[in-house]
This record gives sequence, structure tokens and C-alpha cells, in this order.
Amino acid sequence: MTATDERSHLIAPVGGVGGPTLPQERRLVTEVPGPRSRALAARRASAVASGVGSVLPVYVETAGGGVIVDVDGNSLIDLSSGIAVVSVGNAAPAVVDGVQRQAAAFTHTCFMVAPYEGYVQVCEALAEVTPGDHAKKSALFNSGAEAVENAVKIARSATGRDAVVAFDHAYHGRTNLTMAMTAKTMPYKQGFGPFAGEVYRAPMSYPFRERSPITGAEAAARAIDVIDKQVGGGNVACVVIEPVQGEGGFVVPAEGFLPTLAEWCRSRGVVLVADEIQTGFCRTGAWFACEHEGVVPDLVTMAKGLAGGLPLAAVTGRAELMDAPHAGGLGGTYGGNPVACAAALGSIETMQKLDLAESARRIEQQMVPRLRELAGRYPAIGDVRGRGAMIAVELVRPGTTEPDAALTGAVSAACHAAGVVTLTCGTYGNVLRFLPPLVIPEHLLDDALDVLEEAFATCAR
Ligand code: PLZ
Repeated sequence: MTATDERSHLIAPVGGVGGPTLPQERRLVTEVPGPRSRALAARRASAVASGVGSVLPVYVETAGGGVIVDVDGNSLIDLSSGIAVVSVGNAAPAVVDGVQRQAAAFTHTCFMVAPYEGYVQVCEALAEVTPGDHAKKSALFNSGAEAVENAVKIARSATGRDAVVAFDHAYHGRTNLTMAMTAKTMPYKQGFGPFAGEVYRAPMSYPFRERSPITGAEAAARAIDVIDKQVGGGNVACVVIEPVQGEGGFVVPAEGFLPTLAEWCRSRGVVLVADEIQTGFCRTGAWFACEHEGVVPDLVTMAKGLAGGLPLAAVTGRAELMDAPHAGGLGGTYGGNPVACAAALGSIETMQKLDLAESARRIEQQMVPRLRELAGRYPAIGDVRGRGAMIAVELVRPGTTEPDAALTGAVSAACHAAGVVTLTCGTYGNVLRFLPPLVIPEHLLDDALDVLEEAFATCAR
């Protein structure tokens, strides 16, 4: 088999209506939302609980590669990847192929009842791709929040300690423990308490919002001081941190912050958990964002990009920590579902063979200069930041760091109306973030950036 043959099933269609054979173009044939989407919105209003929101006003018919086609036939450019999930592209051929074969063979037995090879294969692959060359083991779950919950269980079991440290602006999920770890009240926590105990919050390194310039090591010392004084290093089971914060605003900590924190954890016997749920699987231009600073976490939580759109999550880490809980102490009915595992194997294979970490770095090179140029023209853009294909602009009142959430919402809505799927985030709701699929063609990303530029021309001064 030649190299091209070997790769062909990763880029060629498997059949069906979605996948990369969908024309990779922005095409609006109705107003957005069109009549069919509006009819579905009306049905939704009486059937779906209103606590569940949606970013886009359109309903999806099919999707493939870097486009989403709605029920009115509009083709939108996807700069969200379903919140960093379909990094290999929507309906990626190797994912679809794996899912179809596995679903036809068996859909579920429960790994705790009757195990199967796919689960083992995923754990073997995770030991290979995650940072560090120590002996590793893994356990599989369904959602990111569930992975974080289990990382805490493992860390507590291994250390015999209770305290969990999370950071300002952190996001770790919506379950009771992970809500306590998540920083932002609205919309995640308001009215949903009381929250789990023994969760403490430390100050983050957020270069754009420091009152005066401070190095990463100094920001880490500030956090460590809070932990030492308010919790006591010897009481801490784990420090949980997103190496680049996601929902909190695509905050890239100052260089030196993560390594200093990692060193402190090691010296105090604290388990360092990297929450790579949003940053993992090539998103930031490396397989895991910790690698940019050579940090090797004790445990890594993963989900999203792992399985190309199927719900699968994992905790991977040092074998001795992973083996700390008693037999039967970890699990769940659906954890490591065989169809999701087949999807993960297809997704990981695609990332390896197409070198999607390199693609993420190319996306950064295509996006950042254009965003910087835009920032030169629109002083409302206070900061351009991110790594790889995890890039954001933070919007402020010109000349200040005062957040401008209204402008952020307006620019994002203008992008949606023009056929580009953008997301916002941030503690102050003033960060416009971009998470394109790593397979997005250059021309499509260029077109999306043109739309963004027009949106600024319309909405900003
Ligand atoms: N940890 C770092 O980014 C999920 C949340 C969207 P689940 N982020 C998207 C929303 O509003 O619910 C996330 C994350 C990090 C944990 C999670 C939680 O992952 O799969 O959504 O549970």
C-alpha cells in the first residue's frame, strides 16, 4: 500500500450525506434563520426545557469537514467544532467507518459486564499520546465533567487527602463537584447549590488582566501562597488546571506559571491534574497543551476531541495513581461504550496520519496576523491570544481593559447571520473565540475571516 492509499480512507467519503465531500463553502440561500429553522424553533419552545440554550438560530441537516448545512440549505462555516469536539472534521471518514462497523457488530455490553478490545485499544493509544514516558493506565467515561470527577476520586484515593484546588476563571463542568470547581456563577451555578465541599480557588495567571506585568513564576508564587496559607499543601489531594483556559476566556498563562506550579505539586506530593478536555488532541498545535512548556501532569482529563463527536472521556495517568482506587471503585454503565471507542480510534488515527497538530499550527499562522491587523484598526480588540487552532480576541472599551460583552455578542451574531459559526466565552462574556476543525481548508478559513472583518466594520467603531 502506498502512503496515499493508506491515507485515502481518512479523507475520502464513506458514504451517506455528510463528511468532507459536502462542498466546503459558505452559501446562504435564505435569511438566517430560514423558515424551516424558525418552524423548528417554535416546536422546540414547547418541548425542550428552556434551561438548555443554543448558540445558533439554525437547525442542522448535515455537516462535513468544516461546514454545517442547515435545514433550509444554508451552508455555514464552522469555527466552533461543536466546542472543540470535531477536530478531525464533522463526520470524519475514519470516525464514521469505525462507528458503522462497531454498531453493526454490537452496540453495548457494558465494559464492567462483558469487556471488549476497543476499550483496551483506546487506553493503549492514550498511554502513547499523552505527555510523559512513565507507565500509564486509563479509565474511560462519558463526559468531560465525569472525567474530572473521577480524576478527583483517584487523587483523593491515592493521597488520602481531601482538598481540591481550582483556579479563577476555571471551567470543569456542570455536575455538583465540577460546578464547585467552575468559577463563573452565571449561567453555570446560579441557584444550583449547595456545592461540594473541600474545593478551594487560587488566583490564575491572566497576562492581559494583571494590574502590572508579572512573570509566570511570580503568578505561580502568588497562587502557591494562597494554597499554602488557606489550605495547607499537605491537605491538598490535587491541583486541577486547564493549561489554556477554555470557557474562562482562552487565557494562556504567562510562561513559567505551569512549570512552577508543577514543581510545587511534586515537592508536596500533590497530584497535578491537567484538564485537557478543551485543549487536548492537537487543538493547540501539540497533542496536549502541557507540552508547550514541557509539563508532565500526573493525571490528564480528556473528552471532546478524543472521539470525533461521540461521547467519550478519559482519565490517563501514572499507573500507581490510577491503580489506587479499590477494584470496582471506578466505572459507570456506559463508560467506554464500544461505538464511542471505535470513533476514538478513528479520530486518533486521523490525527496521527494527517498530522493535525501541524494543521493547528498552520491555522494559528493564518489567523493571528489577520486578527492582529484587525486589532490595529479596531481599538476595541484589546488582546489577540491563544495557541494553535484555539484563538481568541478579547473586546474592551477602547484604551481600557473594561470588558465589552455587548460588542462581543453583536459581532458574534453578525457572523452567524452571515454564515459563520463563532462562539463567545470569558468570565466577562467579552471574548470571541475560534475553534475551527483542524481540517478546515485554507480558503474557507479566509472567507470566515473576511466575514469577521465585515462584522467588525458593522458593529465596532
Ligand atoms: N473541562 C476544560 O472545556 C466543557 C462546556 C459547554 P463536558 N466545555 C464546554 C457548556 O456550556 O456546558 C469542559 C471543558 C473543560 C471540562 C468540561 C466539561 O466537559 O463534556 O461538557 O462535561
